[in-house]
Amino acid sequence: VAGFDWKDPLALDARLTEDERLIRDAARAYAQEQLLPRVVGAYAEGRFDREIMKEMGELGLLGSTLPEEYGGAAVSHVAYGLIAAEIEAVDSGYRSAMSVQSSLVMYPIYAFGSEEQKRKWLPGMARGELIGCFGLTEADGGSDPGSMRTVARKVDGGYVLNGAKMWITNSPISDVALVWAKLDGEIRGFLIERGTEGFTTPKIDDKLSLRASITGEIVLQDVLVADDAILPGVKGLRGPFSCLNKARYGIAWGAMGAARFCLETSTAYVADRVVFGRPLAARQLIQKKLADMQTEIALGFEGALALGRRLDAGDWVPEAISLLKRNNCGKALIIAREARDIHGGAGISGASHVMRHAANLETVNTYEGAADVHALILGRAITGLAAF
Ligand code: TGC
Ligand code: FAD
Repeated sequence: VAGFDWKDPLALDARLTEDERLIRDAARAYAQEQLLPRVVGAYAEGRFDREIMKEMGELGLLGSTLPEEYGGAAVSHVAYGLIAAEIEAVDSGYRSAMSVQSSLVMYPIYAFGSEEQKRKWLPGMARGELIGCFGLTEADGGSDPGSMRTVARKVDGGYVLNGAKMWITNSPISDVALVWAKLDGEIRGFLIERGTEGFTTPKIDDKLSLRASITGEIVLQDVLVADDAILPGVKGLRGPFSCLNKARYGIAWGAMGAARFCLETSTAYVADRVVFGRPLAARQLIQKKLADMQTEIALGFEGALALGRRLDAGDWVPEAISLLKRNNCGKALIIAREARDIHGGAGISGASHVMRHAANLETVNTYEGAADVHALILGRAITGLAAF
């Protein structure tokens, strides 16, 4: 019987398939060798390097669950989660870029798009040559997307869109924006190409979180698109929520990747850090903190794996995704703050990475449904009463 592996206390690795292990190892090697060396500079400068999308595309990390005929790699949802965890172990912003492209733009084009839309966009997006963004949130109350004010109007040969979206990952560098707008009072998805008149994507500066990810607005002023810009296969909030289900699931894994990094780097730090004549690692208070972190991480990954297996079996409900998105983001945020504390003054430097993770996880805890909004989704399921 193998001994206790403190990094994998519930032996999750043993329950992955050979393919899933290989995919995870490839994502880990890429993240550690290619992303980690540049993240400190990118974060300080508030920069996202577009070539990262191409690198991820070459490795098959974009739209990875989609079929091969559209450029995907047809991997399991569990494999997608493992990828998210490895990328987010370096930076939540890099995982954001991957999840928006995969779950929020490629997935809806695949699930709800016409054959022409799939052929036009998916292969280039899978290669990372084309970048997509997802425009749902507006400035007035992102938690309530049903109240959106962006509208589409039918005209001869197409649609005219007016409105504005706020806090949109990758909008300033996107080649195509999936914009959700009300057409005759009903929410529909529209694919808007860069260069379309009246479509602009101002960058949001001065972020103190997720700085290695680029965020912007989408402004639509009498934007005319052709009839073939509308996603034909979905109407209503079910459209954007179907994409969010996939992305929120990936975030449940991703946040635990960031937390795992914080535990492992804290463990290494306290082994060497001598205060009051002994390494911090030999102190009870420190050991308890590490044990708390390890426990939450093991349980968080365990939940994510269980959910991933259900997604792969096609047997799942959105409330289970809310439960894990909320729990894993909240726990990861606490763990990252604790890691910052354990590092003392060194914890505020870029080189230790932990404060960057903590700052990023503030966003991760808010986007894709704020923590309390997911609590209300669960509360509605428990009580039968909507308290939003
Ligand atoms: P509600 O009445 O609950 O539902 C309206 C319609 O939508 C359907 N639906 C879902 N369908 C599929 N999956 C889900 N998870 C669904 N949830 C709801 C529902 O069946 C219903 O359909 P129908 O046909 O009966 O009309 O809607 P509500 O307006 O009361 O919603 C409340 C609430 C809180 C659940 C919802 O608005 C919510 O989840 N708010 C959070 C908003 C959010 O998550 N925004 C995310 C923006 S994107 C983003 O953050 C990307 S960051 C990416 C990155 O950088 O990684
Ligand atoms: P609000 O909805 O104003 O919520 C503020 C607070 O009020 C929260 O604590 C919330 O929990 C609480 N609250 C809300 N409603 C209730 C209620 N009924 N009862 C009790 N408390 C409540 N959106 C996109 O569409 N696409 C993207 O690519 C994208 N990327 C993002 C990237 C970043 C860096 C950030 C910060 C956000 C991004 N978002 C994106 C937007 C994100 O989804 C929203 O910020 C989020 O949904 C919350 O909306 P809000 O900011 O308007 O906050």
